[in-house]
Amino acid sequence: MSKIIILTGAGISAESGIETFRAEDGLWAQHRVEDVATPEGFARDPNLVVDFYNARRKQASEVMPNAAHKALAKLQKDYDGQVVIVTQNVDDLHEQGGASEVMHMHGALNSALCAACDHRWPAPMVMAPGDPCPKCRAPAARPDIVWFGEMPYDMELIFDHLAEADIFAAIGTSGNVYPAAGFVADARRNGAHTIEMNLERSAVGNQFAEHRTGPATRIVTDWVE
Ligand code: BJW
Repeated sequence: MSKIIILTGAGISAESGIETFRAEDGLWAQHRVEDVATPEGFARDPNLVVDFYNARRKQASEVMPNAAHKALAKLQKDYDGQVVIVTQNVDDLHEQGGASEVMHMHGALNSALCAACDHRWPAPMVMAPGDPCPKCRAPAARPDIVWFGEMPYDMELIFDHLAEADIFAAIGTSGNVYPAAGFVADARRNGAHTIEMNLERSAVGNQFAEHRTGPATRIVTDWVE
């Protein structure tokens, strides 16, 4: 049976109503990356960063999973144990759509992280920087988000999965951010068939063997059926 590794990005949640990052009117057109998505930005102005993620958490709580999230969840059920979903997204729309196991390599909006002891706990809808950690009591709460310059989560496990992949599919990601943008090269090196599903070719689009072009709700459901 084939092992399928699926990498998703902001484009899969776009039709649910969540803004992408690099669209003309996307998040990075409205906020400076250096201010809201780096540890240095957080050290400079923690309130600005926490407000940014509080607003994102509120937005994520108001939207629903779309047909693409649901189709991937069905694929995971139909091919029990053979489909690994790795997402760069910090929303939980894959889980709400029925996916059972999702690796959130860039963290999660619904989680808080203690900067002192690395303990994680469910984030309140409105966080404040320096909320006390429930485990070590340090006033060191931060969003559980992987910012630029920080190590994404689960990398060892993800590389192990990529080494075993028969099929690697990247859905709705621009291929601008590493290490995720390098997964296609890793999967190809290991002999996997590679598929890109996107509205347009990504920055690493030329490395994929197959392209399916269009909105995720259509092309992902077509692919899964
Ligand atoms: C649709 C659609 C629809 C729209 N249907 N499609 C120089 C060279 C190489 C690397 C580096 C370098 N300098 C620094 C680095 C490393 C750096 C990096 O990559 N920088 C680049 C900018 C160059 N990376 C890091 O720092 C990472 N850590 C790291 O590398 O650690 C060291 C390490 C070493 C060895 C192994 C492993 C690690 C950390 C990266 C953290 C990224 N964080 C962010 C923000 C936090 C999360 C959050 O706030 O939500 O994560 S940045 C932002 O970009 C977010 C996303 O997850 C990530 C990717 O964006 P994504 O998902 O691709 O969205 P968009 O908007 O870019 O694209 C949307 C796509 O959807 C488009 O293609 C549309 O066409 C498509 N689309 N609607 C289908 N309906």
